[in-house]
Amino acid sequence: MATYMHLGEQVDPDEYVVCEYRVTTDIPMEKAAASIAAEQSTGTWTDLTTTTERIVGDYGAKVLSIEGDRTVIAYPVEDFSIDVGGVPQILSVIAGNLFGLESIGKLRLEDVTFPKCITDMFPGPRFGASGLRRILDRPEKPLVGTIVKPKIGLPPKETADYVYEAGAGGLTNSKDDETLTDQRFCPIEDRTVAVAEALDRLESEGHRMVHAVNVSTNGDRIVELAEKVQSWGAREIMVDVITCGFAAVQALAEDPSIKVPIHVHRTMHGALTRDPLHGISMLPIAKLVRMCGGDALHIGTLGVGKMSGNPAGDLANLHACLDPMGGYREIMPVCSGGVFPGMVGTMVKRSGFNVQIQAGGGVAGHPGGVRAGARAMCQAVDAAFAGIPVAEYAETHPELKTALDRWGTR
Ligand code: RUB
Repeated sequence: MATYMHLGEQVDPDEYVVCEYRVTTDIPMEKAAASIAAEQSTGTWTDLTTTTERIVGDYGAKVLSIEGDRTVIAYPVEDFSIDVGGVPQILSVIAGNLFGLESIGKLRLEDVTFPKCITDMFPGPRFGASGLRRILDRPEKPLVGTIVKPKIGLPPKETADYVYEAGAGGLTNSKDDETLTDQRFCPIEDRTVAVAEALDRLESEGHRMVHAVNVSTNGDRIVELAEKVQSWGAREIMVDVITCGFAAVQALAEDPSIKVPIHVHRTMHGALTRDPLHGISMLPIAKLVRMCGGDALHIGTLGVGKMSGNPAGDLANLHACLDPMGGYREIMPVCSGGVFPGMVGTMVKRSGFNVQIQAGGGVAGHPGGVRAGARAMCQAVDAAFAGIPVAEYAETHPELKTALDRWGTR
């Protein structure tokens, strides 16, 4: 009888989607792994009169290994939709019912590897890290950005003033925050137009900068909204990938009318990623974002910022952005969340220079205001890039000195 257990078997990586899961269960691991493989492919809780050995042999998932609480399960490419399924169908297979199986306990999808025939179905990033660097004329140094703060409340003119000040202080990027879209106090059209004017003014003064306008909305409207913000002058757009869905990122990346980079925020990911024993780790999420065509993605702050995360996990996310995958361009890893100048050195030591570092409170909370806050962030990046200790650099850079006095170093 065909079985789901194939321990020790080597499968052809061109023919299988291979997933690693962490399982916390009271039942024997073999049984747990087999029931995951069955549930997610050709089986269910009982034997079926409708299945055959051929069906299980051809389409059944294979448990390839079990080590401690980890199991590797391979899904035949035939289990995946040829064209129309996209990420929704992929997730239903590799990350669907299994999380709810009463017999299992806790379960976490840790990693996934896709065969070429699947990565070929996805567009990948159009701009990626190199495209962003080209637009900003910043070939080597980390990009330095801000999230306009407060995240809601500023009207369009004040938002644009913030962006202008941030650019005048040297920042390369700014962005809407995840909860700002088209509220009455800051309509998206007025904001986009005002920010575009601020960016034009900066450019006329010799400084190039982009601002990502948040177009997160319902799936049937997102491309249309992105087209509109482009026509209003947006140079970059932002999408909240978990709340909008991977398909929204893909729709934007594939639509020929969208001609600006896509900054991908991951708000709500903590519901999936935070429990080390249950959910979906950020690594598969990062891989899927790259497949779908995001150009920049939040990866965490490598253990120093305000959001939960750790250096090893965030570094794995960074590698998912930068390591070879599917022939895609590299995407820009973004370190964001509780960032301030005194932590930039530690972060960059861990991340390297191909990274975008951004601070909201760490810019707008500077006692000298946004321009001084932007300068302090740029000075911290310059110090890290030159390999100079931040405290030493601050001796000749007063904005950085003020920031270190206020928030210290980490
Ligand atoms: C940044 C902020 C962002 C986080 C999200 O503001 O709140 O939404 O980057 O974090 P501030 P993550 O700089 O004031 O903390 O990207 O890790 O999900």
